[in-house]
Amino acid sequence: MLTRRGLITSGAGLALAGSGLRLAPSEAAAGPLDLPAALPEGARSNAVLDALPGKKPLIKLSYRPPNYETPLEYFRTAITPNDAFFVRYHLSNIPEVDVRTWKIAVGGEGANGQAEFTLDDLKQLPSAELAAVNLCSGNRRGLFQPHVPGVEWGYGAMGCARWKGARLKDLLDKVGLKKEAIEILFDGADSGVSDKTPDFVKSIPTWKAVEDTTLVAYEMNGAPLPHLNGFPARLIVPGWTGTYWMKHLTTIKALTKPEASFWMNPAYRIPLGKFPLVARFTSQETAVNTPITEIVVNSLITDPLDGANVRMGPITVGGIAWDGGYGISSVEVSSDGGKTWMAATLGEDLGRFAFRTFSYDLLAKAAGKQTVMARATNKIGQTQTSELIHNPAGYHHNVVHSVTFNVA
Ligand SMILES: Nc1nc2c(c(=O)[nH]1)N[C@H]1C(S)=C(S)[C@@H](COP(=O)(O)O)O[C@H]1N2
Ligand SMILES: [Mo]
Repeated sequence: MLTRRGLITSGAGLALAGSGLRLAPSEAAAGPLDLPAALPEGARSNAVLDALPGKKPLIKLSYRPPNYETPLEYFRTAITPNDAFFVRYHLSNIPEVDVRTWKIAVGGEGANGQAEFTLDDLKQLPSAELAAVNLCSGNRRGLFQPHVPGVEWGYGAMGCARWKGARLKDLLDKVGLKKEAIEILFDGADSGVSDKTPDFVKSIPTWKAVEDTTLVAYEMNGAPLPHLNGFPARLIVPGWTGTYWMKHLTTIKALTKPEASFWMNPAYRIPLGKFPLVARFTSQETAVNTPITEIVVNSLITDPLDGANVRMGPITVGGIAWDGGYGISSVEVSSDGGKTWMAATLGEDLGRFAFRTFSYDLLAKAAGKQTVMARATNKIGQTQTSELIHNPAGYHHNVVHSVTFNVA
């Protein structure tokens, strides 16, 4: 059970923007909330649902800073609605942005010049639109055994939307990059309530920044970005985990040296060699670890939900699969504990960075408990793990998902 102790209940009139409220412990520690060490399967149905401004009720992990995950029901379609899209912040001071004065400053020692872009300027650049999964590195952290500290996410710190915006490379082209520019750095309008909290800034390698699919997005599913998802513009780094998807983007800097601040190191690191990843961030690698990069291949069963009651007879097992942008090649379903696997039918392909729905028809023949599992494989032959890959921050949980429902 989740407890409300230590959590602030949001009253209707309580705004998130620019408050003087101070958090007692350092926000940077992003310490565990008042949650049990191990979240049993299904525990999320007991979670606290709470509606932030502009959002449907979501599962509240913390209010200040706001960390809210999407209930599983919204993952029955490949596109996650804006008002049900998860919200993740490291810092509590989230200003309302005034588009009349807001702009993105582009420069840095790795650039030949400087430029500023208003929202109108961004919209003047050629636009690109793509569907992509925004997935928090620590999604499913709450399922790690043994427990690891951090926001104890269940399954819903992710979502897939159609993002429209300008290509980052078009902004960078306006200033010109020097050949020494090895990383591009991003900052947003939010900040900590105390000077001691390191500002949330992130960098990506230049090769990733100049890819055609890396966007500065001002639209999400055909509408302006919701405030809590980065209004007026945010970075979209398709295939890479959400940590790089800077919201309320205000600053872009070309760097000639690797960024060394807190949120690049020690935060958001994975042990070297433990995960089968292709995308490397070599300027940041140490002998033992590397920044998290691309999303690992994964899937989620959304139908039936764990603990659901279903009628004996034909049932359809449904869900979604995704990866870091190679594309899903197959999803298999097992109803005998993983001894045999049957190919599921894949739904519409919304592009290699998007959720891909799948379905599999099954005959529930006997009353009682029935367990099904799903396993996705991508186009470069990577598949989900059956054993948890332990790592200190609880990232990249892609253990084969299993749900147990009651047949009556
Ligand atoms: N400005 C800003 N951008 C941010 C963050 C943040 O704390 N501040 N968190 C990042 C992380 S870790 C994630 S997972 C995504 C979450 O995006 P969402 O809140 O739109 O779901 O935003 C990223 N961008
Ligand atoms: Mo995240």
